[in-house]
Amino acid sequence: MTPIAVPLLYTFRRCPYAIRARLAILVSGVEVDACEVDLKNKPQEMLSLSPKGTVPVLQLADGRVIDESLDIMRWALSIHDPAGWMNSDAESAAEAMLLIDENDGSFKRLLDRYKYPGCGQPESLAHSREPYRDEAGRFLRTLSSRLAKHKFLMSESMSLADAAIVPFVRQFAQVDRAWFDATYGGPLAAWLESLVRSPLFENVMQKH
Ligand SMILES: N[C@@H](CCC(=O)N[C@@H](CS)C(=O)NCC(=O)O)C(=O)O
Repeated sequence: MTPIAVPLLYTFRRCPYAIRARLAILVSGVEVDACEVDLKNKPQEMLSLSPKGTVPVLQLADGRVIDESLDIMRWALSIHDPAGWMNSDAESAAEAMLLIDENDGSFKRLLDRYKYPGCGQPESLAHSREPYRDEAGRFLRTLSSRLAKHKFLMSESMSLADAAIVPFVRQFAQVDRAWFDATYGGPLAAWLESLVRSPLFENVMQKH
């Protein structure tokens, strides 16, 4: 393992997990170097740090390796959290985790099927993406009803949950933007638009 002075993030620009890790790192102000990975030809250094082969992977200067995006977010915010993304009581932190778990679990599975209809699905559903899109509506309606109460998912200010979930909702919306806007044109679309157009998000999506 090559020793490093500054933490090194193996990342992929469009990966929603990597995006949320980069959002937390950027908002924390913690200095990290980045290595853009070709997912079809992953660097050997990354695979020897984390053999499971997913991005993001963060190599720390002390030799530790963090290879789960949420753990990378928490690592950065535990060093510095100037925007108060982790500022919540135990109850809302648990509530945020339930939301993130649903995002990473059932919503992500439905998102993949909606985006890539036909992959690994029964023949009868092979060319139909709508059932997955519609089933994902349950989670999106949960988000919408939260956003009808306050500007962000947990409160009036942005927090870990918003950053962890928005890259996935963005992907969902991108499949058929006109349909998304027609269906979720209220608080959810407004939340998505404001986050995606924010300088923070635009910064982490820059091509290097
Ligand atoms: N649970 C992991 C999931 C990361 C993940 O699945 N990343 C995808 C890219 S979006 C990946 O690296 N897939 C492996 C591949 O495409 O070869 C995390 O939160 O970091």
